[in-house]
Amino acid sequence: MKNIIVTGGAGFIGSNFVHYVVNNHPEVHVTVLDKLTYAGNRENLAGLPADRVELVVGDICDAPLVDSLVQKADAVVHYAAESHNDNSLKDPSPFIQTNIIGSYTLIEACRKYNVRYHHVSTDEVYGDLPLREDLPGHGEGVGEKFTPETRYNPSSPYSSSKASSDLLVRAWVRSFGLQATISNCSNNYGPYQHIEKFIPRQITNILSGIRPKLYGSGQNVRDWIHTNDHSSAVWAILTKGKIGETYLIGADGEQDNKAVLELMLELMGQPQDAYDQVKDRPGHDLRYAIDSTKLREELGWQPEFTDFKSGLQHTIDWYRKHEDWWQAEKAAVEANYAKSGQ
Ligand code: NAD
Ligand code: TDX
Repeated sequence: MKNIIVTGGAGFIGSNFVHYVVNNHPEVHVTVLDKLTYAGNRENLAGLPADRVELVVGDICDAPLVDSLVQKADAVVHYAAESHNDNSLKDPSPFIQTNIIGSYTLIEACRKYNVRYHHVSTDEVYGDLPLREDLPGHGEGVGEKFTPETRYNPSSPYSSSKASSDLLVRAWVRSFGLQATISNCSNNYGPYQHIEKFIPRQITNILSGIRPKLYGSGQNVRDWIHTNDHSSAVWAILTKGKIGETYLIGADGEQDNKAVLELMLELMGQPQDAYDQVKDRPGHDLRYAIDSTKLREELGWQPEFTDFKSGLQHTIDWYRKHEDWWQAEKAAVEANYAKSGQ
């Protein structure tokens, strides 16, 4: 696999994957296809060698452009998406366009030129789980975590658009023999994450003298994974995964939002109660949790960054050192949240 296309490679997880490939696989050339929406940033690729990484600014819905790139590639790794649940509740239209039509455009091109395709998706396609304390026997048993067999049951415009694209990929594998794999990962954290998202929003709030904002009671659980571990898992699936299979990616990182916020406050030297509880997200998923046994046992993958506290500390340090990266956007992001009481 010498020439790969990474869609959305100027966004948070896509750019971390590009860095991962450049650092670990010297034989691979990466073409990033990215529209540079509000969430994409050239700076995320700064410093990478020009002979290894090329940025093509364009839309995954642009079929002639996608065709011209895909016919020269060995594989497509598809990260590009509208990715924020809160935005999808305000205006679903770009989610339908990019996440569904864009994915369709890519798989059609991969089918035409018989190019290997990896589809990056989310655990949110499965909907949510009850809190552990509400499960019989407090949650150690069947149905306690998402598995590849869990029924699709998405809650938001974002997650339903991702679910739609997953189903297109499954159908293209079965009907057309598309050489594809799918991965569904839990919540990522790490450098280059847009400041609209929970962890970077609160870090940059504290750095800006703004009180952090917790939705509702903060009992909602997310299963945190460091974005580098997501990258190593996607690489393992791309190179060793079985065509047509779905792999769930997670690192056993369940935490409720209140606990994550209190840890950030502690690491940043703030009192534990120095935050505001704000209006809850409509349809807010309660709990996500991934069973990644299949990925670990079949492909021998393991997460490296399993100490959440130190991963969070590194992430805080990154935002502290890279104020130039986020400062210009901060006021507008907060003004937008304020409009919906969040
Ligand atoms: P992000 O919003 O940070 O980045 C998305 C990137 O896609 C941006 O660079 C943007 O410019 C680009 N893009 C958007 N629309 C485009 C279009 N029409 N054509 C070309 N490029 C376009 O998102 P992220 O958090 O890095 O998520 C990346 C992928 O990983 C998404 O598919 C998302 O569903 C999935 N995912 C994310 C998480 C998470 O925790 N953030 C977890 C599991 C899966
Ligand atoms: O200010 C906030 N306060 C708050 O309490 C924000 C922005 C969020 N939250 C809560 C909502 C969620 O329970 O924190 C949790 C995490 O929120 P987000 O960062 O918006 O992530 P989430 O909705 O869980 O979705 C993320 O993980 C799965 C990514 O954004 C998706 O792209 C991915 O598919």
